[in-house]
Amino acid sequence: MSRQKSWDLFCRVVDNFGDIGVCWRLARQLAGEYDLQICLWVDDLSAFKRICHSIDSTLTVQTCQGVEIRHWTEPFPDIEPAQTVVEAFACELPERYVQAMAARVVEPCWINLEYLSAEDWVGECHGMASRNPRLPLTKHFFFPGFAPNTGGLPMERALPQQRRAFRQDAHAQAAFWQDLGMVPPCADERRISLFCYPGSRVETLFALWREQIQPVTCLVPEGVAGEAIAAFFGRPAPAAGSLLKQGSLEVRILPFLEQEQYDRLLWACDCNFVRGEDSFVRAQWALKPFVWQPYPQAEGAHLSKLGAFLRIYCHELPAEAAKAVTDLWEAWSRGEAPGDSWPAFWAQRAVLANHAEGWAKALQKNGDTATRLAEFCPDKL
Ligand code: TRH
Repeated sequence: MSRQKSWDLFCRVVDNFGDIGVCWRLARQLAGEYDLQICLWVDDLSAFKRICHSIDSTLTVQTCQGVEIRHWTEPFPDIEPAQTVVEAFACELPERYVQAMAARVVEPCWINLEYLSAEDWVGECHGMASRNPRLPLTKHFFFPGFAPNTGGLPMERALPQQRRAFRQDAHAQAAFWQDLGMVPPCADERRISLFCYPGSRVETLFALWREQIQPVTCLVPEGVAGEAIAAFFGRPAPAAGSLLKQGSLEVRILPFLEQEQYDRLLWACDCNFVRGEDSFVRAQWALKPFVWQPYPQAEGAHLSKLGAFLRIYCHELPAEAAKAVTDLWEAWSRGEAPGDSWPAFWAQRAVLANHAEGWAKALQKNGDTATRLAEFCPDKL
C-alpha cells in the first residue's frame, strides 16, 4: 500500500483516558478534515473501548470513523513507516520502527506531541527541533497550548455549529437525557457533571448541595469518586444507571460515555468538574462554568500548571469572580475541602458563563491543534 499522505500516530495508555482521548480526537479530525491516511497505534484497546464503544479490543487491525487502528504490541511488525510520525506524549517508538524511519529515502516528519500546559515556556519550546544523535532523523516538539505561539487546542471544525444546534434544540436535549435514562431538568434544578481524581473532597460538596433549596443533580461517571460516594451514602457506590438521594441532592451514576456524548453532557450541564487534559479542553468549549483539577504530579508540578492557567483565565475576570475561581480550583486541586469556596464560586456563575464565551472565542483565534499539525508537518518533509 502506498504511504502517501500517511500518518502513524503512536499512543501508549499510561493511565486514565487522557492519552488515548487526545490521540483519538486528533486521529479522527486529521482523517476526516484533512483526508489523511491515519493509522493510530494503541497499546491498550480496552481503555480505548471505554471512550469509543465500537472498538473491538480483540482485533489487531480495525477501521473506525476513517481511522485505521492497530493494536501496538511487541515485537513490533516490520512495516514501512509513514511519511509523518506522531509520537504522543514521548511514548517512545519501537526501535525497529525508528530504524525503518531512518532508512527511508525521504526523511519522515517526526513529531513529539506534548502535554498541554499554559506555562510561559511552552510557546518558546513549541516547534523546536532535536537532531537524533545516532540516526539521520529530527524530532520536532509540538506543544498544544493557549497562546498564539503554541499548537492551539484540539477542536473539530464542526464543533461550534454542533454545539449551537444542540443548545437550541429542546428535542435533541430531551433525547440526550432520555438516552441516559433521565428526563430534562425541571425549572430550578441544577445539573453538575463530576469527573475528578481519587482523593477529591467530594463529600463536602455533596453536604452543601444536600442542604440547598434548589435541587442539584450530580452526574458521576462509573468508577469515579467511588470511595467518596460510598462514604457519603453509607453504601458501596452502585453501578451505572443507579441514583442516590439525600435532601436536595441526587447523584446519578453514568456509564462511561463515548466522547461525543460526553461533550453533550458538558454542553447540557450547568457546571462541569473536569480533570487532566482533554475533558479540561472540552469544558472550555462547552461555554459553561467549570472547575479544573490538573493531573496530580510529583512535587506539586500540577499546582504550577494550575497557577499558570488561572493567571491567563482570570486575567479579564472581575476581581471577585477571579478570586472565587482561584479559591475553589486551588482547594479542589490540593485535596482540600472545597465547601467554603463553592458558594462564592456559584454566586459568580452568570459572570463565568459570560466569560466562557469570550474566552473560547479568543482561544479559537490561535487555530486548532489538528490544523496546526497538518500545516506544520508538510514543511518538515
Ligand atoms: O483521564 P484523565 O485523567 O487523563 C489524564 C490526563 O490527560 C493527564 O494529562 C495525563 O497525563 C494522564 O491522563 C495520563 O483526564 P482527561 O485528560 O480529561 O481524559 C479523559 C478522556 O475521557 C477525555 O477524552 C474525555 C473522555 N471521557 C469520555 O469519553 N466519556 C466519559 O464519560 C468521561 C468521563 C470521559
